[in-house]
Amino acid sequence: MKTGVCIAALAAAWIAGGVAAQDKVLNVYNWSDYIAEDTIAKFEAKFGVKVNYDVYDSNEVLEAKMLAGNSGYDVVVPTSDFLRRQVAAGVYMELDKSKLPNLKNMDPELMANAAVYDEGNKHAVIYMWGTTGIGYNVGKVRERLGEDAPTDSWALVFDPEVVSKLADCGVTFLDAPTEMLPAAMNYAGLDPNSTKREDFEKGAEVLMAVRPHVRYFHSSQYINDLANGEICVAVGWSGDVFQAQARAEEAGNGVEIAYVIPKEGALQWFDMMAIPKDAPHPDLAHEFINFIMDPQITADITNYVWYANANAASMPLVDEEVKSDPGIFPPEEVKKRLWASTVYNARTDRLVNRLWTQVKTGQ
Ligand code: N2P
Repeated sequence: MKTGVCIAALAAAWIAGGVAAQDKVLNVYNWSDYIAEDTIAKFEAKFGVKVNYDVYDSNEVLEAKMLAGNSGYDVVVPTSDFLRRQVAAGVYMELDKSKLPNLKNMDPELMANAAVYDEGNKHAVIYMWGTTGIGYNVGKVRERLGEDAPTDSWALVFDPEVVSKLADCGVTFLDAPTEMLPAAMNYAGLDPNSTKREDFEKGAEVLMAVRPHVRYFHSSQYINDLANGEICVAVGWSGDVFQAQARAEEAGNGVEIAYVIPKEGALQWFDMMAIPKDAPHPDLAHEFINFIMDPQITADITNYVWYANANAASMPLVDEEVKSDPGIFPPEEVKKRLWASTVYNARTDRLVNRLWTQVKTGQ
């Protein structure tokens, strides 16, 4: 009898839900500290589904999972240069644009930027974008270096003379080899987009020279550490540094955090929503991507994480203090100094990883 009821109930649910019955769960894998507090709850309520939301803080970690396959994820968010390599490896499905009506909200110029890495924007949509610069504790840096502290330059983290004076208050680097090495190359006066072996080696030399003064290499821990004064300088991602600033303000602990795009230039990156070919719930994955492209939803995310988005229709809904912050939406003269990421082939990738291991281990 019990079994009978159960089967009847299941059948009713199946008929009521139709195909959607298989789509009651969505598995999302996104960067940490990268979404508004209520975004997932709103999606769950709207679609009557449960979202499993996991986070990472490294493209390399995501890439390993994507290349291994069967990750179980429906939506993932690689940075555009990584996306390109993964598309070439056949990792992602082509998006069904008929299921993404909110694509009309996207800024055509920024989508064209992203298309350099994904022809015709076939496999991915921009989630957020930002820059890789420097976050610092204004008071502590001034205390150690005086008014002349080179806070507008990569010298703050790459000049051994300078960094050695900051070591006691804590200097940290991102664990992101494809971002740290080009930044060091740029500081050394080389092309950050170079793929020449000797240029990478020079970049690694710059990093090795300051390495003794670096407290750790990590790509998310620095948010809290900056906010509570545990560290005083971090090479970091724009929005993450602004989140540290906001956390310090909330805590009322007197810590003042600033973000700078160094005068020598910085990386401008795009993080892209894509659906793995073996995603268990591709229909719901499309619904999710479309939902994120809703102007209000995207504006809520930008207003919360302080990362720029590429959704033109959301801009009127973005807070004035976010929209007008040159560290978040850089003005034209700053944009000229930004570089885009380079897609490395397997050989360059091996070189970068080998050098990075040397830098991290100091050998
Ligand atoms: C969010 C980090 C996203 C930037 N914490 C990395 N592309």
